[in-house]
Amino acid sequence: MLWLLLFGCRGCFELPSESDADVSQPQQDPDTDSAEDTGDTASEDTGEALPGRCQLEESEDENFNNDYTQIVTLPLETWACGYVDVSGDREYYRFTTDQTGWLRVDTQAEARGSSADMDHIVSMPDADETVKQIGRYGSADPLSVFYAAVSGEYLVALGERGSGFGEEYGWWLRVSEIKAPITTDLTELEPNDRVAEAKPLVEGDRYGGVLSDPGDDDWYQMTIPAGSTHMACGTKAMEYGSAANMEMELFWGGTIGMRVWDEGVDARTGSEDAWFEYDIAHLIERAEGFIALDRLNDPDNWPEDSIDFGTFNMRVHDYDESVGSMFHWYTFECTFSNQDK
Ligand SMILES: [Ca+2]
Ligand SMILES: [Ca+2]
Ligand SMILES: [Ca+2]
Ligand SMILES: [Ca+2]
Repeated sequence: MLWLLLFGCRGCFELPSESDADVSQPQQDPDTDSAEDTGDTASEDTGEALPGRCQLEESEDENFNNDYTQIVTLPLETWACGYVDVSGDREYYRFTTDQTGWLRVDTQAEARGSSADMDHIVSMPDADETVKQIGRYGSADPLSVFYAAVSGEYLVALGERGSGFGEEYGWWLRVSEIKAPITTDLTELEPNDRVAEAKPLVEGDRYGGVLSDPGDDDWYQMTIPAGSTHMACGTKAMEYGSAANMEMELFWGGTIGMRVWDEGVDARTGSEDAWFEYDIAHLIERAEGFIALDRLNDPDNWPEDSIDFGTFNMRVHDYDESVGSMFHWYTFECTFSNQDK
């Protein structure tokens, strides 16, 4: 009978007020911070009357549609909403794109004052691609932004990560077509899976790449501009709704492939995208130290005399080397300067 009571309470559940949602959302929604993405403008979220914020209310029966047989079609640009009605309640939606392009699958709960800790699984059966998201940059609300390289039908499954349910456990879901969330100067070219296949990258250019298959490695090579004393390299992924948790590894010397640094001096791991900056002389000193140390153990291992410290390679990959899909995209760039740090 519990579900009947909950169902009967639909009328007495009040959606969070506009002001609640509007105060919290812009800070937690990365694409409102980006002038390059107008797919989810503030006016869309603030200018509507309450019903406009939930245009497709969930309709459960006693099965709580806990499988794909009761999947619901969700038109693009439409907010669906509902409740975690029972412990383990899951909700299934499908949406269709008739063209390739960037999509944003936005699940909200925390940002709107709900107690629900949602996850969502987005999949594209025809392309055999799937991803599970349990949050986003700065929030527990799942977000998936990705370039849909395949048009057709996509699926979304929602669930609650705890055991909570009831009128405090509302959720909202919308799929939107958006512009590229971050601009790039170059697009990755595979194959680039080995140091010998590293693709040259020019200082200041932003490369856009995808960790397209489980364990995908993407290699880049850069020449340090003359006179540079300082370098900074960074990736963007999670901040813009990618599923990738990026890691960078620095290798010196053309195609020799000598790793001297894993994540950099100031890598932002976990909830932030990997990034580092370093004094070049110090970095070379460190590399030379590694050579000396390593040669003590295995004198034949590193061809010390041929190391070229004017060029380095970067291996860019996911921290979890078993993942990769169209949902694991990133940008990567390095800049150099001659300013003292
Ligand atoms: Ca359900
Ligand atoms: Ca439900
Ligand atoms: Ca790749
Ligand atoms: Ca690759």
